[in-house]
Amino acid sequence: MPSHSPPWAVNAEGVPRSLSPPPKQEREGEMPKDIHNTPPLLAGAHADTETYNAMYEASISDPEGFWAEHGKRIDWIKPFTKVKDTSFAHDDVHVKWFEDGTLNVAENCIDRHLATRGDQTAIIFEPDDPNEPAQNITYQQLSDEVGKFANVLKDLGVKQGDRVVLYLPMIPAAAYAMLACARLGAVHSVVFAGFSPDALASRINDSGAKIVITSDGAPRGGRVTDLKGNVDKALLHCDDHVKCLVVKRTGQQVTWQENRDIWYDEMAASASTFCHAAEVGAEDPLFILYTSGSTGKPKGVVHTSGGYLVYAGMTHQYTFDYQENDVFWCTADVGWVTGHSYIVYGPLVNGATTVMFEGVPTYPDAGRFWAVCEKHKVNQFYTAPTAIRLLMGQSDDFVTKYDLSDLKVLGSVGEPINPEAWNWYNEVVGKGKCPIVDTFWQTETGGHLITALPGATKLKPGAATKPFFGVQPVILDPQSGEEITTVEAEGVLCMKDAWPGIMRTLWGDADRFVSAYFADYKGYYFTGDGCRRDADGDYWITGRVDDVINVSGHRMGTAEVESALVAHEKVAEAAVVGYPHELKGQGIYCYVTLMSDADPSDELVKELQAWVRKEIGPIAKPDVIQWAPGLPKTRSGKIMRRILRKIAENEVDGLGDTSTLADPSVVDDLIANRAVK
Ligand code: 6R9
Repeated sequence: MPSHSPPWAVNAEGVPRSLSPPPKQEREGEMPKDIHNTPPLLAGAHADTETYNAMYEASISDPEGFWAEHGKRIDWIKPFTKVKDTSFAHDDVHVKWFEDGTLNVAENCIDRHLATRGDQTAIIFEPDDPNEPAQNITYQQLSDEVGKFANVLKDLGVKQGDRVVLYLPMIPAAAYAMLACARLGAVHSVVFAGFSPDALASRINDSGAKIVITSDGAPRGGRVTDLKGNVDKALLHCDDHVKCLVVKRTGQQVTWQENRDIWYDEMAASASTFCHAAEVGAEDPLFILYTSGSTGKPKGVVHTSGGYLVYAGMTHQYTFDYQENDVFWCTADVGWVTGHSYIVYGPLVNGATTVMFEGVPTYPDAGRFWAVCEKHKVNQFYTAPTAIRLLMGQSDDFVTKYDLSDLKVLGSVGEPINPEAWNWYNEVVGKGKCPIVDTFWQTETGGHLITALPGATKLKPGAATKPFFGVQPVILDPQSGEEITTVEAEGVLCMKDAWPGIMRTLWGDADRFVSAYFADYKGYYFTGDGCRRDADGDYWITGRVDDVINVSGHRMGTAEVESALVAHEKVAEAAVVGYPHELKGQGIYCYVTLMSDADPSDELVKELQAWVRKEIGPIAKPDVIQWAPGLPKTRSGKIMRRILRKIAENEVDGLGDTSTLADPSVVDDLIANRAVK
């Protein structure tokens, strides 16, 4: 694709572009372990509509053949002979891809690139402080650093299958640590550094990790978080044997517990840069990532090695039309799945150059994203609508003063993008020349499910558009669970069959895996999202239909916020819903019933906001707390959230039937005292 043509003009010069699979490599028979394969696969992701259609069709009509071919985009130690064994049948859910193949994920992301790209930059690290020099880490340096990190972990007793929790800033060590785990066949679980000590402790305990890796401090937006201090607090609630490996970032003072805390630098000083790579099965776990569900505690989503890596690499290449020598920047944090798939695994398995940014979009000012794009000549830029809305509220001068002529593709992820934000992104940032790929996917899906491909898809502001290869979206009637087969449809979004990147289970809770995703609509994977399909067959995601809310692109279970609130001694009961928020997409609206001896006050509002912030993390801080003398309940005691949502949205005329309420008068009180009028 010429770098600056709009997607629908891609074929203007009549040159058919091939969306052919990556070059076929010679992989017949078993390969000796120490021979690393040919250079990675960046050739030919350019798309046009016909080739997308043909390739999509092939992926659905012959998934075995399609994925047998694309499974070869990574290096296998023992090549697979079985491709796909999947079922979404409610009484027999199982997902296996490439199951008899063996590989090492870190070798795929590093070693196989060394012969051809040892001196190429793998990671560009852009620190929080713009005056601190950026670092260009080559593939050779990445290899050395990951080798050392893996040897340190090994010396600390980490073995294949062990879990390792990472609680780190957005620094190269986060990528080193992830890849070091992968090298050893250990399972990492990255916990977002904005989460509280309690949230960290519950993830360490649930995963049964032996070790947590952190840094002294985490600079972000000019402020420093005391990460090590948070780990100290978390470990009070964990097994005594859990060790803490500390990477130096800020050099600040830290408290220290001998026999438990270890400085990474001290061990790394004598560590070899070579570390043997474990041979792992395609279906061995690569990582656990905790995410919010509609009920209960966060779910430990498990991704395995082979299928995930194939899918992360393939979506990274095709969705962003990543070409040789491009510089790719995904602004997510590695604490979220977007950072896993599109900062670390997808780009690195493709031999790409990936930017890792420690800071925030508004520090030192609202031009930071664009300053970094100019500085590092970024070609593909991938961010969230919440950031776009934040920046579009500032002067356009923050954008226009920078040279963004290297940008080719813009991406969006995390929540539906409103047309105003889409248009601003397109016109002011992309100058009308960069296709916007609105990528719909989830922690559970490993990689993109519904997205435009640059050049292949006609774009519509707000539409996620078309399914990626191998993905079969269906829209079901929410009541009957029947598939709506007309082209135009609206209902709940499910998937009919598995793709290689889908999670395999929930850590330690196989029953919940089935009940959370495969029980509501039998025979399908249920995304939890509502969706509309238009007359062109394009998909528009309309938002969650369960009790998950989306705050600034971060998933939050309303149940988590409720349980934090009721843990406060003055709170008797709480119900939490989302409401439309100009910047965050959704804000957190809490109805709180106090204990009879507690008095409502503005101070108590602040106290409860701070309390939830401390219990879960800053992203969970309630936006609104409304005192509720009573909550609307059915006679069987179920809180009627539908009514609470309407009141929070200030749609009090359409409350619907309230006759089943035990005490309809509580609703009048809530309406009279609602926060938004
Ligand atoms: C990757 C990620 C998943 C939920 C998902 C949906 C929302 C994500 C979206 C989108 C509309 C998009 N979502 N991308 N909604 N358009 N392009 O965000 O994972 O944190 O697990 O959130 O985010 O509601 O169900 P995760």
